[in-house]
Amino acid sequence: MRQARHPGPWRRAAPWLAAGLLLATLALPVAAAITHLPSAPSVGLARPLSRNSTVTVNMTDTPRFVPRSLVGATNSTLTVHLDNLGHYNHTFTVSKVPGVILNTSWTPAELSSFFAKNGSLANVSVAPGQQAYANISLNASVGGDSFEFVSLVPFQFQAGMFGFLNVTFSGPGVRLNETTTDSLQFVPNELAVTAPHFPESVDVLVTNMGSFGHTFTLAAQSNYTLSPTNFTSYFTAHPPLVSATVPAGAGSSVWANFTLAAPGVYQYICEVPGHFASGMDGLLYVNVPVPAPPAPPSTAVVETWVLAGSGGLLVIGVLLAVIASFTGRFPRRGRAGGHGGHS
Ligand SMILES: [Cu+2]
Repeated sequence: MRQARHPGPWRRAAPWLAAGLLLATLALPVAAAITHLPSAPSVGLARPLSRNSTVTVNMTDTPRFVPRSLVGATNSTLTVHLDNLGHYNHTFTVSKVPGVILNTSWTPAELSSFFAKNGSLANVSVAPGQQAYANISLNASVGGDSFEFVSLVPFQFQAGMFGFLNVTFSGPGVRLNETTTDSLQFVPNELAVTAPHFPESVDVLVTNMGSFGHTFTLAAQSNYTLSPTNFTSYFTAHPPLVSATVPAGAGSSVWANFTLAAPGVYQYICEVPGHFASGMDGLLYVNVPVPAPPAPPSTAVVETWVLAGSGGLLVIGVLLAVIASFTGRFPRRGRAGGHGGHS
């Protein structure tokens, strides 16, 4: 009915509607760019380890312990909450022998006789769907040690059901986390220590995220840059502060414990042939600010005033489109319509 009486306004409104939509369309990509401005990349620095005294370990039929790397502190009791998620029995049996990595090619009988001979820090059997607790007392003498734990149910250890309990010193000092990967990287490859005094003892828990074996080898001399071709002869002349062998096998961990005498930047590398050359090195910053990462190439291709102007265009365009659609014409002219006009 309205269209029959006033066919004109909609036709007159069309160009204004189109112009408004066009303006809004032009402004949209700019508005979108605002939401894609780059954010500062994270440096990925290692954080000091926490010292939780309770941890939950799931037992699965894969068979696996999840997680398979545990941390406890000396002069404390670590409570391990065991949750058997599977349909088989599993045991949580912790070796009493520090630093010994059990051989997965052993038979179940050989594994059992190892524990019969050497004893265990904990030995708890958990039925399918059940939960249990293991309390492990860690005295001062086991600081820096690593103890393997296994399931003694035949062939579960051999199939991968093992893990490591790593004991930190609860005394003063700094504890850091580091991991190694099969892509021949230290993750992170920047560690930072703020020492209140020197000498300062530092413990780096190095966990293997991949399957290859590695080393965590730290130069004793600060502000010296190693090269893949000279490091062997360099370390012969200047023994490293620490050279910890990271066992092959995902989830295995080792402590790299050392004492720092002075601030500076210390380089660490993996000594396995070819790994350093492939980029397996990192830097330890001791009481030295970690340099900011190189700024990524800017993706902000528009200036602030362009953003503001585009925002204004967007508002004007949308308003034009809305008003033109609503009134059916824009701007008002005396010869059209008539209602509300004063002529
Ligand atoms: Cu390596």
